[in-house]
Amino acid sequence: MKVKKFIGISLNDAVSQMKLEFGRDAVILHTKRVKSGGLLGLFGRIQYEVIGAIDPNVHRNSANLGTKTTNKKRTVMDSNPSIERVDAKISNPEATVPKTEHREPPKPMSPKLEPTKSDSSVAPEQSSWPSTIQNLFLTLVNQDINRDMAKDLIKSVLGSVSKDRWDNQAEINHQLRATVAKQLKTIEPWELEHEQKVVVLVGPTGVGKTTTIAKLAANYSLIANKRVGLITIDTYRMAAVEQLKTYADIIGVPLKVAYNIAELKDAMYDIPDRDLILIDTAGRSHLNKMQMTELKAVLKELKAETYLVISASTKDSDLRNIVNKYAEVHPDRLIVTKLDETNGYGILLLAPALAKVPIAFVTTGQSVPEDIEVADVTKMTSLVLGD
Ligand SMILES: Nc1nc2c(ncn2[C@@H]2O[C@H](COP(=O)(O)OP(=O)(O)OP(=O)(O)O)[C@@H](O)[C@H]2O)c(=O)[nH]1
Ligand SMILES: [Mg+2]
Repeated sequence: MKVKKFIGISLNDAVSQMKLEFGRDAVILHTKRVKSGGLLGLFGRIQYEVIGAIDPNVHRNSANLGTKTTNKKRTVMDSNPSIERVDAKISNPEATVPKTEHREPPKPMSPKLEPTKSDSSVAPEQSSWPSTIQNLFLTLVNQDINRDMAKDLIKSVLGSVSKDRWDNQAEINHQLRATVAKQLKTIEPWELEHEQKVVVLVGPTGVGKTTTIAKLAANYSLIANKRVGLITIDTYRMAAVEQLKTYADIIGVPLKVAYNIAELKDAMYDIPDRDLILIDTAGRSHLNKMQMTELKAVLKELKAETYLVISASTKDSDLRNIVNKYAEVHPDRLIVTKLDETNGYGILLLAPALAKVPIAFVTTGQSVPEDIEVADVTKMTSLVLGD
């Protein structure tokens, strides 16, 4: 592995130098804002230092890189204009061959007016609707919005448009967009300015908790220059600790392992002075009922926020079960993962409605750190409506 320090007048400048010399497979190990010249650190020139590394034996799939560069997405950091964005890539330590190799980028969805499967009818009560509204209902259902929710949306739209204008497609569409946007709950991006934030990710097995933690850690540590610490209580599988340890080492953040929930507090004290502490947990199959209760008590004591992670391809009935099961740890926010693996985004509407908490982040692929975005109402409305 070759490691070298690059200095530039901006973070982008330093990263560009790194990419020029090491190529696009280079990873950022560390970034720092430094003052050069001046007296006692005063009046110096601000410069940016990037420590980059390249493993000459690793050649990543170039098709994948090509897809990424042409597919501009809003990242966690885009929401904060004061932070310069860098296109850092950290390979997935789980994968020797990138799993995204044959992955298609998220497709823009086109409304399908033709009904499919069991969705091919409207209920008798809706037969009084003009055909434009009935078609709209079927379009929503075909976008994977469940029938009850689609019905409620339409009713709400019809309630705010006078009956003589129900055939005005433009007005109905406008009102529908406004209604969906209102129902999509999101939050302001994390500021991490004044007080420490402690966030624990819980959720079913394999939804992407650990990968999401790595993405958040890399973005907030390497790009936003926040002091980030990681803790895992997923000690049931050695591989799980190793997975996070690999990410922590590459990103350059400390990782503490708590072998039981009671040790969580000690782990916190072991990494003082952090702006952000991210806690990884095991999937539901390992986190049994007793541990959930214990976890809830400790999290309350630590003033941690609980983020429930769910995959975008979860079926409605499974989603209900998941939300019910995790209700006992009182999730504060949701993270919806694997948006790239589905074509219907009704879950963006249904999940916050069921869990009664907003979506904070969505993830859009396996690549760390870039495949994560701050949940954005406008963008999610477009996904839900299939624009
Ligand atoms: N396509 C896609 N895959 C993802 C995304 N996020 C995570 N993954 C993949 O999902 C798989 C499981 O991810 P993990 O982060 O290990 O999931 P986890 O929730 O920590 O799993 P457990 O610890 O076993 O409960 C890995 O192959 C990830 O690369 C995403 O946004 N899109
Ligand atoms: Mg995990």
